[in-house]
Amino acid sequence: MVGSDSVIGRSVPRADARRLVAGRGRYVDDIELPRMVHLAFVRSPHAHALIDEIDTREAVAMPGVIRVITGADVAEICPSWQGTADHLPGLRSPPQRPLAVDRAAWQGEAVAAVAAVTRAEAEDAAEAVTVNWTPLPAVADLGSALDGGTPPAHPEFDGNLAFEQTFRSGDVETAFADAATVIERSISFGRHTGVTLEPRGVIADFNPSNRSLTVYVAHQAPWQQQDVFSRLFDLDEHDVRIITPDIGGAFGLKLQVYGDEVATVAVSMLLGRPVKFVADRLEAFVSDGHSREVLVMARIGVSADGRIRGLSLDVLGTVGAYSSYRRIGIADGAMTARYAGAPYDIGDYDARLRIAFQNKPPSGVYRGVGQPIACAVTEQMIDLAAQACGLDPIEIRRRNYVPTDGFPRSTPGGAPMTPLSLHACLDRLVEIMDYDALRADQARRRAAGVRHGVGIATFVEFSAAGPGTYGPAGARLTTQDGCTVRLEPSGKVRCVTSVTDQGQGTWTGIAQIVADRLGVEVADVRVVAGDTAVTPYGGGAWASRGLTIGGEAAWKAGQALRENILALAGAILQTDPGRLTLGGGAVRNVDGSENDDGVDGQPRISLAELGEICHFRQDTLPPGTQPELAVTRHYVPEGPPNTVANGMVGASVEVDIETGFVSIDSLWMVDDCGRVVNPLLVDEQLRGAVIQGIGGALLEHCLYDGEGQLLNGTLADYLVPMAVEMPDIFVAHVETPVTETALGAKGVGEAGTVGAPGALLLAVNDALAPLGAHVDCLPITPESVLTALAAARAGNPS
Ligand code: SMO
Repeated sequence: MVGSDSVIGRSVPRADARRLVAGRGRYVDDIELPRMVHLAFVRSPHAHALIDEIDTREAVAMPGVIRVITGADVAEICPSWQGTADHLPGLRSPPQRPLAVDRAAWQGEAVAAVAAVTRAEAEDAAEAVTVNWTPLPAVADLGSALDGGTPPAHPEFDGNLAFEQTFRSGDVETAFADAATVIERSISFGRHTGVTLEPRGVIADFNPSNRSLTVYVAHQAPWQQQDVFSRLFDLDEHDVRIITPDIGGAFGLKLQVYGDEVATVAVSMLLGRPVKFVADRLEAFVSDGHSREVLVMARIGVSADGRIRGLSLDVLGTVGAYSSYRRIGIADGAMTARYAGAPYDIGDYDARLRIAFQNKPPSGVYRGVGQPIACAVTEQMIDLAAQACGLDPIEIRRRNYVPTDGFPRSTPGGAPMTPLSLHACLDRLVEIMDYDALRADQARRRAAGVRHGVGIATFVEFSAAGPGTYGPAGARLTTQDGCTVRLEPSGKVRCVTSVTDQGQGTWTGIAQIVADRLGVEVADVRVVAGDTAVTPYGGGAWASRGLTIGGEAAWKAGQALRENILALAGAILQTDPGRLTLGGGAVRNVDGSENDDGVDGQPRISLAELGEICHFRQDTLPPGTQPELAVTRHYVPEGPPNTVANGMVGASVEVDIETGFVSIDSLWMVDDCGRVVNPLLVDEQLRGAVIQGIGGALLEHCLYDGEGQLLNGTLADYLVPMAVEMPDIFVAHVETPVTETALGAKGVGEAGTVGAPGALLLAVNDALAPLGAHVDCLPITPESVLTALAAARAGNPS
């Protein structure tokens, strides 16, 4: 158990913050290797086109050029991979190649590469590669992608359906027949992307003398990449080493297998030299994983007294051109169908899920993955139901939440849920928003002509995927994490974790857990990670697993080393180890036990002295004593297949009905992520995620024309939240530790991104309600607000 004076629960700044703000980070692009060459890609300017011919003659003659590589060259040493993840029967996706060979399927797909001495030379020569294209019809619009007349995004397929699934519990049509009101609403979610501060980057270093491969890569899951590269290139797994150095943001985007990164490995193998590729911002927009493009038609039935009788969804999502490899490209649509209605006691539910191909970049995963859509749709429908019965939004939620004793249970869409604290979080939100005062203030502001709106959203956050998450078919994605803890001769600690950290601060949390178990300062624990030659096997960073799974492994390793230290101290001190404990960097008497001096809690031997003895004066140890001062433990989630966190976001906004601009007054957030290991970093996670939620709700949108051309592939045109868009965000916690683990932590990294868009959608629609208008799309742009107002004036509020 976590003790009351533990360092677990304390706000400790990131251990590496000083180094990073001093500019001493070491990102992929900072790494220079001897004989390294630079790679630049030739990318398809067309969304869909046949590659008739690639003329490299001019490029190969240019200064600094070492080799020009086409898809055919790479295909000789690297097989294609199916976009279909092994764990999802029924998902179809054509074979993918590192570089397109005969046909490009999205604007930005790499078709050739130039290796040159400098990056500038590589880029210049890439421009001199001539590709003769035969453009093909492109599937751009999602809404019509499955229509009969739409040409296929892949000619070998009869249509654009990649995947289809139906979810059903109870009988929603009968429930609707019994409902007093059934309300329908269609809501569309725009395509956006991750916009990591550091773009994707990779250095592949193949050594032909022993067929070993070292890859430095900005990636969340080094062990996954070791598995992928060893299989694709037929290398012994233990000859492949993946190093993930400092990484500047990932958000799910750095979880996929990208063709251009595989091609970089292939070029290193062809040349026998280290090869570096770092995406620039322009190519990031057309080659990074995209997310969120989903269209939802929802219906909700409600009784006269405000009981939700049923919920029905028709979800149309997209994989883009291919299902992204190792993960699955259907995730935004699938998580929408699986998590809609999750907080509510809804027995009758159905959802039709269809996933279409488009000639657009493959859909990846991005912070929240579908849950922001599930949350926004559910909460919008709940608010509409409240209006239909004349209930306050707070009251209808109280009436319909799954009761506190109603867990464990599954979502209406069949996803397992662990206990939630819905009522407690709502009570806390009402308190911190000062909800009644806010509504009174709203009445005054409205009377003065201000279009003010309040929105509240309940969310659940799927986290820490465990075994079984991917079903019986399985996938080569481990759900464990591991940790090695080592006492150095100095009495300080090295901790080697499989968990990776792209800015979350997870490693600081891991250090706190180890410090707690060993009774040392957090600063006395140094965390090492991101190298498959060194760390225990594990999943890395995804689905908010870092502390829930990796933290538990650290706890177990710390606990095991603690027991070893106490046993050694017992041998050295000729004392029963049961009378000893650790604290303040020393072995101490357990309070209440008498030591030789009859004093409680006294230090008996410092860890530094114990470290000295066990490393250098083994001759003084009693016979048969083996100093085991390095311990490794792994943790695979036991019990529930995943952990579900929950919380609320509240929003107060003003809408300018002349310009359509939405300005956020304040945002409030209540989160229950179980045990809070580090309040500072947890609140940073919540706030950062809320900011990204604001981006998705109001700003971020990959705009494509009808030919599949991206119209806003620069940061001048693609808007992300800036300081001016960041409101005050008030954060509060409800803390319900998980009971199955020693640590009791749930995931927290995605909560704000899941909850904020829904709260903002509801707040804007609350502001527009007196005008009879509503918006039904994210991002809520000024244009969409003005369009909604015009429709309302024309008597057609949709
Ligand atoms: S979007 Mo995440 O890194 O599972």
